[in-house]
Amino acid sequence: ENLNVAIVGATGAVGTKILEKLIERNFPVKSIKMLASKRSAGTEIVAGGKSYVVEETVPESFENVDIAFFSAGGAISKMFAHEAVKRGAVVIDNTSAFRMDKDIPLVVPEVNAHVLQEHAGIIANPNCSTIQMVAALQPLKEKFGISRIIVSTYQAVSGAGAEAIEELEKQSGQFNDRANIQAELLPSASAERHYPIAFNAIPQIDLFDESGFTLEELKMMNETKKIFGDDQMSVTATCVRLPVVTGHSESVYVELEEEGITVEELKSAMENAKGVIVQDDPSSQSYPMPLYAEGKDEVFVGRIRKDPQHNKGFHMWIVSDNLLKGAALNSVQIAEQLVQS
Ligand code: A2P
Ligand code: 11C
Repeated sequence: ENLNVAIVGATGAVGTKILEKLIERNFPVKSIKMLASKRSAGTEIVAGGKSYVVEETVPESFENVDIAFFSAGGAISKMFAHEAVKRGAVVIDNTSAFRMDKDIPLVVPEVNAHVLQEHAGIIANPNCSTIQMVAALQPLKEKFGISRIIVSTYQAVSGAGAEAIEELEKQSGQFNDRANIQAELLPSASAERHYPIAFNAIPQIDLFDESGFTLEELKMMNETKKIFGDDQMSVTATCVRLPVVTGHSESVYVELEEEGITVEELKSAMENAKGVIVQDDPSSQSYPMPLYAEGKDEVFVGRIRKDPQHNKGFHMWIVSDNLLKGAALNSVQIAEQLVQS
């Protein structure tokens, strides 16, 4: 049976990819409503040979909608998600608005599709940097158990939206005058100070919490435990923004529960996991890089090493397109699961 679908944030970095993935994967749609703010109402978006006219998001937009994808920021989700549910839609929310609510499933289908069996209309899509990490680590969790994760991220500007991509593009021409670049957006629109992203690395994604961690770091720490369903696991993160357009990279240290596992065993567990590609051959300088992960659906893993001082410790490098598996693709996969069940 074909469904009426709405995309809130349809003009944004993630919203446009949701439309592309729905078309590419032949999601059974009857209609697709493209919703954004008043500013872009009337604009046309062309995809799959069809033209879609953007409409302003109002509560009535959700009449007769079966599935509503939200990707317009947490404030918009808080404003409209319940309006959509009230009108009978299932909301797949790509913002942080509801992720940690006890009764809201937080889903990466390869890891915890079973939690979709019970929901009250809203399903949360995790943060992009969380999704690619748990997708890659799931086979290790399942086979060997994981007690600890320490991750450092190297994140692309598209994670901060279309305006952040424009900011990097604008600043990138100022090679000779790079000490005087004016920044307006990053590390966060609501931060007091802004720093250039071109020719730079910013160890702040989103705002700081009183603990000294940033909200992005806390998302990785808390969401990972919720998705894995394991409160005891120790997870700590350092999140850094780089002048990469798309594709988040992560240096991950993981401690297994089981002792004596070899790199080969670890690799073969990951090679057999759906949606994960092991790309790891130092002799031919083969390892994942964001430039080549852009546009790909999979999570790529390389540089897999055993820690020389810790018998249960392993290091690896995990890369994926943050707008696809990290956002749009994972949301559409959640919708596919709902349709199947
Ligand atoms: P608009 O183009 O009208 O501003 P990104 O994640 O790339 O920054 O995109 C944010 C998305 O959220 C855009 O599609 C943007 O639409 C949308 N958006 C912003 N404010 C609102 C709003 N008040 N209601 C609905 N959508 C909004
Ligand atoms: C970034 N991970 O790269 C963030 C964007 O909670 O969905 C995603 C924010 C979120 O800036």
